[in-house]
Amino acid sequence: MSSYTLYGTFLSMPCVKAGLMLDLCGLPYDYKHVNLRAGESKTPDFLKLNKWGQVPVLVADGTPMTQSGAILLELAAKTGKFDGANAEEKRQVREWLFWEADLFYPGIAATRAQRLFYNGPAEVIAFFKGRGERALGMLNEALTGKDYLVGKNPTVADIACYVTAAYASDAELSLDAYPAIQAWMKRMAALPGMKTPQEALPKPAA
Ligand SMILES: N[C@@H](CCC(=O)N[C@@H](CS)C(=O)NCC(=O)O)C(=O)O
Repeated sequence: MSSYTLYGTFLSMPCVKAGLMLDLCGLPYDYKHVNLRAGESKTPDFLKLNKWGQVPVLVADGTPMTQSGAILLELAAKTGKFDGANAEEKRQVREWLFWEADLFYPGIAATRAQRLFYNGPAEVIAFFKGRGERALGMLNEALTGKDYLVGKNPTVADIACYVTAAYASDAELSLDAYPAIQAWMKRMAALPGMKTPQEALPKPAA
């Protein structure tokens, strides 16, 4: 049985993606909170785990893995779960995963961070929010008439996008105008092992 340790923070959407993927795959893991504000992701020891000084890091049997999308794909490969059913589906899953990292995640996560953590300038917030809105429209269109993004079953593409969509309200974006996203989020929430993204990772004692 492999051993997994996830380094992360409950505030981080990429960390939530890694934690939920472990849960959905039924893989138990140890969890270590990393206090970013205290500089814990920039210590020499942490930089040995991730040269970029970021969370999440998933240490699997002693091997540190970084980048949530890469972690999701690695766990999919190890478990045989949540990837496309054939070569064409796998290709589409990767397209969606990179789309999420390129347009959807920054659109929601950067808007959220600028609003909630950095008191960012209105023009910066408007720029990222516009990208988030564009991405929501694309996601809604893709999910119209379909249960999941690729094929008939949920994949890592759905998991990454689900976590990002779950934080839309933090970016002051409503899902009211996106019925296909709302229906899909209900399906995702009902998957065995799924948790509410905001409650997926332990919070440190105050
Ligand atoms: N593309 C990376 C993004 C990771 C990331 O941005 N992590 C943030 C927390 S959400 C972080 O560690 N920030 C601290 C820093 O960059 O110094 C992923 O998906 O894992």
